[in-house]
Order: sequence, then structure tokens, then C-alpha cells
Amino acid sequence: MEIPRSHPRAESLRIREALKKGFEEGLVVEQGLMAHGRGEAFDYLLGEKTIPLAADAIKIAAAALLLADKPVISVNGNVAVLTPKEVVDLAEAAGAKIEVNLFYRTPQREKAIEKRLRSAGAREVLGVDPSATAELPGLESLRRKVDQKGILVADVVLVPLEDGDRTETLRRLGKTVITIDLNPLSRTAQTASVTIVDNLVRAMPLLIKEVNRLRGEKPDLLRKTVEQFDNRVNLGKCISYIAERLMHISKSTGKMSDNSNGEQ
Ligand code: PTJ
Repeated sequence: MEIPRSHPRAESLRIREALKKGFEEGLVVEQGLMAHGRGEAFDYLLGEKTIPLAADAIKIAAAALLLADKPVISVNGNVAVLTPKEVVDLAEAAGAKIEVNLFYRTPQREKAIEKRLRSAGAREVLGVDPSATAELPGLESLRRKVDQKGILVADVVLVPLEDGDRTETLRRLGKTVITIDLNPLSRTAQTASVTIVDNLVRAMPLLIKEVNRLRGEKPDLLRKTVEQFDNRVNLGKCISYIAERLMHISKSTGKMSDNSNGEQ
């Protein structure tokens, strides 16, 4: 579909088209389209921009990735379609491995996603059968299948657009879990170690930039920055941000309607 550049919501429409195409090509599942709709709704509430609280979390995430011994970026269908190049660039900047890990797992989807990542420049893609033979204990979904060179032994895992069960399992196994999730109320957002409440398409380039900016910093300083961060406090502030923004909009909308009643 041709999207007019002048359309006020051109970027949002472009993303929808990319996901629709990804669905037709077998990378994205129907549930991924639904998840996107939920994300869009929360993005609307945030004002469709990276709020300062998300920028703070991005800084912490960058520091955690740089401090990690074995960082891994977990990729699902939506992530492979929306930010394949950014996944590859972030992996390179942070020295992380890339692993395909799907909730709705099929060999066809794994292959299509691997192919997309390789055309974006990935040299190694883990988690693609038959390499994903290890299992995360205590997890029932197909997300339990992981690569023994990747998520199984990782100390820090970036899991954008994740489901809550695996986040909880990864935390229970002692891993630092970073997520990017527009919904600050989701179980993933609430249980991760670092939650970036932002759109994946905005957060990934900023995360790459931050990793490159912090790369020269002393590990002690990075460690201190990470230790001082409280994810629950930051999430609480994100929820307040939305609430205050809505209060502000509701007041100004009320005023507009007063005016339209003949006050002006
Ligand atoms: O590709 P698969 O098989 O691994 O499946 C992927 C989906 C996304 C379908 C699966 O992980 C899933 O069902 O996820 P959930 O539980 O729907 O959670 C997705 C979360 O991501 C929700 O909280 C959405 O608000 C959020 N979200 C959606 N789009 C974006 C987003 N967050 C950041 N950026 C987005 N573009």
C-alpha cells in the first residue's frame, strides 16, 4: 500500500504495513498483530515519543549489556520484522549473541526469521533447530527451548515484546532481563530487571547509541549506575507520567468543549 508522506500518521501506517507484510511472509503470527495493536494503544497514551524515564532505562540497559559476560538478544517475529538491522548492530556494539526464540514456534518461522536476520548482516543466529535443544526448567511454553550456547548460559538477556512467563523464569534462573515493552502494566514489564517503556522502533537505535557512548566508561562506574536503578520505581513513574498526561489532556479537552459552547 502506498502511504502518502504527508499523512499525519505516516510512520505508524508504515509500521503496520511492515507487520502485515511480515505476517504474509510467515515471520509474524496473528497474535503478533494483536500484540502490536496493544502496543499502539499504549504508545498513544505515552504521546508516541521516548519519554525521559525510558531514556533513563535505556542508559541502564546499555550499561548492563556492556557489563555482561554473555549477553544475548532474543528475537521473535515482530522484532525480526521491525528492527532486524538494529538487532544486528546492537549485537555487534555490545558483543552479544542473537537467538531466535518464539512463543509460536515452527521450523518454517524459525528459518524465515533466521533468513531475515542474516540478510540484515547477522553472521551467527542461535536458537534455530536443531541448535535449540536445551530447555529452561519450569517453563511450559515453547519458549522454553533455548540454545545451549545462548540464552541457557547468558547472564544478561534482552527480550523485547516478551511474554511474562519466560521473563519470570529467566529471572528465577538468576539472569538480568532487559525488556522493551510499551505496556508498563504487563507482567513482563513488572518482572524484568530493566524495563524500557518505549516503542521498539524508537528504543533500539537509542540503545545502540548509548552502548557506543558508554563503551569507554570504567566498569565500576557502570556497575554503580546499574545498582542505583530501581525498575519498580521507574515503572511507577511511567504509570504516573501516563496518568498526569491524561489528566492534562482531559482538562484541555474540557476547556475546548467549554469554548465551543459559545464562550469565545
Ligand atoms: O513471534 P512469537 O511467536 O514469539 O510471538 C510474539 C508475540 C509478540 C505474539 C508474543 O510474544 C506475545 O504474545 O506477546 P504479548 O504477551 O502479546 O506481549 C507483547 C507486549 O509487547 C505487549 O505488552 C505490547 O504492549 C508490547 N508491544 C507491542 N508492540 C510493541 C510493544 N512494545 C514495544 N514496541 C512495540 N512496537
